[in-house]
Amino acid sequence: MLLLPFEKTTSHRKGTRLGPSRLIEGSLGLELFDEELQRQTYKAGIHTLSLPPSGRNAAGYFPKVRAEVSRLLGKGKTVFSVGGEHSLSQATIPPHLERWPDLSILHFDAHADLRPTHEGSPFNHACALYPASRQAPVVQVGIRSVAEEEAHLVGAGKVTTFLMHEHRDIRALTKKVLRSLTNTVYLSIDLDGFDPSVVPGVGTPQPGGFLWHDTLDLLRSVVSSRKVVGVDIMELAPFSDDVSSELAASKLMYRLMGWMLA
Ligand SMILES: [Mn+2]
Repeated sequence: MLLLPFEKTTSHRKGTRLGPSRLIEGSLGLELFDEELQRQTYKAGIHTLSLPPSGRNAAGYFPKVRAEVSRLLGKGKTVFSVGGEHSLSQATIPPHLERWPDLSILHFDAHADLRPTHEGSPFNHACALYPASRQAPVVQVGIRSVAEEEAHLVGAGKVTTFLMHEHRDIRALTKKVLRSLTNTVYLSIDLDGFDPSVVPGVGTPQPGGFLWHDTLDLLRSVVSSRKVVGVDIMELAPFSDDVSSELAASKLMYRLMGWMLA
């Protein structure tokens, strides 16, 4: 796990810089035994590495993140990146693309995140998937917030978008998602893809998101039928008095690890 406590452009609730440390704290509330997989996933070895930013300058920090991800992939590691704001995916995806040219990206999010720039910066969290979408197939699920200026990019070119209000049957959605992905997949998970009743602690919540078991059913199908080579979990903005968000985030990560090992 590569902890990336970087936050600069979070829109509504601040606090994504606290996401990585709180996800680790939340994991203390998990059983080490995974009740679905009937195994103790941690025995495979989970290493935790933190790469704190020296400031709030994305142009300075992102190359360091990118280099670190490259180094870890070069050592044969599977990297789970934990943010921090979602713009960090602009640094964590490219090393995977270099290594796996047939990579496609499953993008789980409430927001399309396809703006080329926002508020004067290409590193804004609203631009998280724009660079990747110019290079590789991006398959979007959970989307229920699209800006007028990015609407022409949604579902165009290499981007396949399943708008949440049109795809509420998870079995049917799963089939379509699998048809859209290549064999090698990177998962970019913005926790606001979940319904706020599941993960309330995010920077920019939107109503009407994925419920817990629907999400697991979709992701289980992807992990079991594709080679998932990298994961990021972004935008955890924890509350001071409610641990449900970090518990859900850490449980999702642990479950993904278990599936990927199975
Ligand atoms: Mn989002």
